[in-house]
Amino acid sequence: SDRKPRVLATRLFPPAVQARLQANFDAVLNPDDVVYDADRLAQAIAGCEGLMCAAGDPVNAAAIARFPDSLRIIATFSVGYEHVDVAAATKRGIVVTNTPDVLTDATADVALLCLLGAARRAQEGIDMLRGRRWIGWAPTQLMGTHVTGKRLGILGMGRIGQAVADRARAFGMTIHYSNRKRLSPEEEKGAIFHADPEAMLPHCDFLSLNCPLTAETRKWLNQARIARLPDGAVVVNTARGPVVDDDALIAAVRSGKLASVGLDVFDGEPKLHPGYLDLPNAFLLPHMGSATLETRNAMGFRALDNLEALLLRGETPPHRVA
Ligand code: 8YV
Repeated sequence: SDRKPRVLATRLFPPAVQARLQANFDAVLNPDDVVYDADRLAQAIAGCEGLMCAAGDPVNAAAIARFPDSLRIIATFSVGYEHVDVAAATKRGIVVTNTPDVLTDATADVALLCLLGAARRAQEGIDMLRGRRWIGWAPTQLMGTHVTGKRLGILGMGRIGQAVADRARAFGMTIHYSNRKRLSPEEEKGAIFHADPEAMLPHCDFLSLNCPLTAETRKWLNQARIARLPDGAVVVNTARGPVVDDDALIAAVRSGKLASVGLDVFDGEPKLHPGYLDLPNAFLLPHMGSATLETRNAMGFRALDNLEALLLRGETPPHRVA
């Protein structure tokens, strides 16, 4: 038949993505582009065969229980999929896909932006300038933390962690990492492996979090682990906010234990712990890791590749989650 499969898109995507979505599917759009809660999601998804969603959408077990029997695929417009209960979906025969690879470079760039922004006190400089409080250069003004020659520890050495390492090497940093499994020597490129992530912490002048959010990594960076970092260390998070304990991280910056933090992600975003905003030296961004037109288009096309494979051609989607 000519009937196009119906797909619910929970967000408005870039124009080229939106055009392909609407050309190939009977697309149910989110009229006001407000993040769906569980009730609105359950209503909107009636009669759909596919769901195109984003990180932050509540695709949990309770929501999946209310999905119609027609639903065959959840294609998230993200590499992270902690917001999707994959076990609950699988039990209902629903395939879950994500968008790996295409956001690796953009996200690693923002990790370096956060690292450098935090190390070099960019926020204080911007605030001084825009607040019209810059009264002139001075030899000791806004002296930050030197990057060249320092050690960067990376927690989670997947695609993004490795891309962060590549960039940090170009800045003259020495790379340490911890990962569930050790990389091959070709992938390691001289990075020093720590089987125990806690054992890596004393070696981290800088610590970059690049792990997925799982039961194991939730609140991983707590007070006890921060205490193992060298004094004056800098913490960078472009992974997921809940990987850190906000109270502990804020207290550590306040006390001077940490020189600064560079954060692109927050527990409970778009709300964030107000303590962060009171830290003048914290470099904070509103979850912009993948926010380039090229990457957002590629993420959308990848999500559509998955939806089209299953719903238009009856094939296995190319990017099923593990
Ligand atoms: C997304 C992300 O922009 O891919 C991820 O896991 O966090 C970002 O790239 C965002 O979460 C929308 O899904």
